[in-house]
Amino acid sequence: MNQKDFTWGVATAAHQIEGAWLADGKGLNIWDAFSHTPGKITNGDTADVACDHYHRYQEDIELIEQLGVSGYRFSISWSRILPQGRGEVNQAGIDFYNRLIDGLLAKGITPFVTLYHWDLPLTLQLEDDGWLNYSTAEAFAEYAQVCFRAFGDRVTQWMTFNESWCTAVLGHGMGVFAPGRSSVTEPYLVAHNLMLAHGLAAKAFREGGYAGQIGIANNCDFREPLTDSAEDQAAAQEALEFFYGWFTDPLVFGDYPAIMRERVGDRLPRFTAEQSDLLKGSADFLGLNHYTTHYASRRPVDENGVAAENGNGGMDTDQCVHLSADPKWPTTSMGWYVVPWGLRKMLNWIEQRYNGLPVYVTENGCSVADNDPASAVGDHFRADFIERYTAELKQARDEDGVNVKGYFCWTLMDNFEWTRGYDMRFGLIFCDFNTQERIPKASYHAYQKLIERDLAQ
Ligand code: GBH
Repeated sequence: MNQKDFTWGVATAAHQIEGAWLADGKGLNIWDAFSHTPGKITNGDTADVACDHYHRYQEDIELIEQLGVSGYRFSISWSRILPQGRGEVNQAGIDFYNRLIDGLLAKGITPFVTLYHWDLPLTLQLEDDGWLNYSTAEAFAEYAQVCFRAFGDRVTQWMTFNESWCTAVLGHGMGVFAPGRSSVTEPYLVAHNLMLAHGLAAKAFREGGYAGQIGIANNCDFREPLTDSAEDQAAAQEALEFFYGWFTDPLVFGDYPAIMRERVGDRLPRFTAEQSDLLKGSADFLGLNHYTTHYASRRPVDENGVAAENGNGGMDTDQCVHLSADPKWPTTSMGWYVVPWGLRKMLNWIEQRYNGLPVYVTENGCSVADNDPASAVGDHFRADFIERYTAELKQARDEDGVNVKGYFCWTLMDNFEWTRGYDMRFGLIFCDFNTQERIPKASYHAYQKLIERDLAQ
């Protein structure tokens, strides 16, 4: 393939970098409320200021340009555009994203826009129960159309949702993410409304005649069978269907994976024939946010490896799958295993299941906990991580023939890492949260060179 068709990029999310939480008419969102609730976030951190990207976006565009990427994935803050979630539009919010988009395009960088990266307008949560209610899917479609109308003359690459698995499982199953609910039923309901919201937005995008593509960014940690046994192979396959398939099968095939219906029964909502038609074929491309890999087995692991039973979230019992890891695998400061070959296998799994639908790695990266800029900039661990994961991606692309169209490193600069606050740093650039100074790390330069090398091939 012509390598120039491949997008090397970098990713961020509005709530993690923008700050300016009360500026220029922005409404509150569920993460504003969650992070201001004592005990929810490490060190009581909030994203009130974060990287102050809302005011410093010009400097950040320069850093993106110098990195040498051709794509920048960022998200729009719903409550900056529609402070109450629906109805009144905040022109200052539109103006901000116009400045950002125009700034990127002036540098030849293609914007890849995520409409929803977890920051639901608080009003929709308090008055409508958020994603538990289908009316939020309708509100999302309204918001998406405001964005298509405002930016669709210049933005051609859209993603509706980031990691709906996290909204469902971490937000409504385990209660560790906003809105902090714990249930074995709600994740499936929430997922259902997120799928329908995607369908409504994709329909509006296509009927509106906008140029470009609309997709979704789903996350998945890879599951490798612990042994060659048929049982473990089935466990790994089912685990991937429960993870990536849950949020992707409906958009490609119009329904959830059969194994989910079998295991979850009536707690898994059903699509009407009309809804199924709405969803089927509603993604022009797939996104994959990928961070780690585990072994999967049918039976619990005792001596074979390290138990990692939490990785599947609250939905673990529905899957009847046990997770484990090789104790020799290195870990990041988040405790996530570094297993580069998992990305190649994951991409091949997607290629096969979804018949070669274009896929972008919309996130991949790692945390290195170090708050001292002098040492943090020497992040050879991260440089090595990116080198090894992208080498596997290139093998998937060039040797296995996977239709992978791009790679977005998570993330441009250290930022508000959700429940871990500012303690976990994922950035290619060090951010000093007191002075807002940005200092490129070794990984920034390594990624820059890696891109140059690939383009020269
Ligand atoms: C992404 O989520 C988010 O999109 C992004 O906003 C965030 O900043 C970034 O990653 C870093 O966290 O505990 O070993 O079982 C990451 C999704 C899902 C990846 C759960 C790791 C569990 C690993 N994560 N998965 S483990």
